[in-house]
Amino acid sequence: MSPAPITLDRFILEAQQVSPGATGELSLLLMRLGVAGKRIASALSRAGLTGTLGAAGAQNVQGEEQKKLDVVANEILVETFDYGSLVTVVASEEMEEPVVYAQKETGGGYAVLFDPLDGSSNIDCNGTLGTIFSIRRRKDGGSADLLRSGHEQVAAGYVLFGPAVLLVYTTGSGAHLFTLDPAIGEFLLTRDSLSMPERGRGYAVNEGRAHAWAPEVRAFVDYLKQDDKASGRPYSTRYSASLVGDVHRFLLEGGIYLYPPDAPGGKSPSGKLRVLYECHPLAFVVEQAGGRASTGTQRVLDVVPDSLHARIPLAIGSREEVELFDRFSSGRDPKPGPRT
Ligand code: FBP
Repeated sequence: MSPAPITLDRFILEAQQVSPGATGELSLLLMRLGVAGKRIASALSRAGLTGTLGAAGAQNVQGEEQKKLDVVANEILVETFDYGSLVTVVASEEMEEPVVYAQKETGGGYAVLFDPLDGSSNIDCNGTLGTIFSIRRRKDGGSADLLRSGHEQVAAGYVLFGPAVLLVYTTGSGAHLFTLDPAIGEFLLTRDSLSMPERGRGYAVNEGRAHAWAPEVRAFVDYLKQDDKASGRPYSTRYSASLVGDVHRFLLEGGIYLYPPDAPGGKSPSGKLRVLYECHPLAFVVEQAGGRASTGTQRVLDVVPDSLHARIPLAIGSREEVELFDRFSSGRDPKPGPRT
């Protein structure tokens, strides 16, 4: 008899049993995220049949065209926490202001932030998509609860919608991978305590924006593309227009995802990606797997944003590549020491 599959709920409960002082609230939250992931997966897989592809006819706070599925995924997540007094406030890429639930007075020890559908440009062409989430302990219950460093996350992760639906999360004791078994509708553990390779062979960046980059960034990307077998170059480009999809690849294979800032005077001096519901949660997961996440000058988890939708440059992936990017970014000689 093969061993019983380890469901997400079982894995969470067993982790709770060995966590001193655990109340079970965080466990419930993580289980709900599993359910929300399944509901979003179902909506995505039937979107072409239910008329939910295409634009919603409005712009979000980022000034981006909102897709119908952005709205559907956002609603599913807002509903997911709107009962049981676990969560006080939620914030989303798709909402200008946080939603403070009516249950504020009765407790609700947590705040949850999410990017309901990452990789929006992939929505209508059946490309890879993801949902990114970050969980923090509540403080005063207001938006100030949210503007804190990435170290204050108690849990984070993502659901990846690709050929398979995957869920990866961390609570600070390693990063764990679950695969949705459509036959039973359960996320089953497929890899626990993921360990990211120290270095990789792939890089992901929108080179169509190279004209806007600072010379150091261009030099770094050019360096990866140089033909030098001894140092494992050239790297292969692996950009899917889905941050979650690319980061997940590098979590397994090694490599680096980059969304750099534009050079001073450029349209996006802080890059594109949002601190609280894209960069912080993925940095937590990647660091738990032995990788790194940097702005080029600062560890992403150290960043304290000054607004809910603040953006930062992001270099995330294997330790060697991210440290190399930091060296290029600070103009230091990128080639100290041997590279195997
Ligand atoms: P969304 O959350 O709005 O999708 O933005 C994030 C993202 O789509 C990433 O998933 C992706 O890597 C990047 O933006 C693509 O940006 P660009 O189109 O500039 O390459």
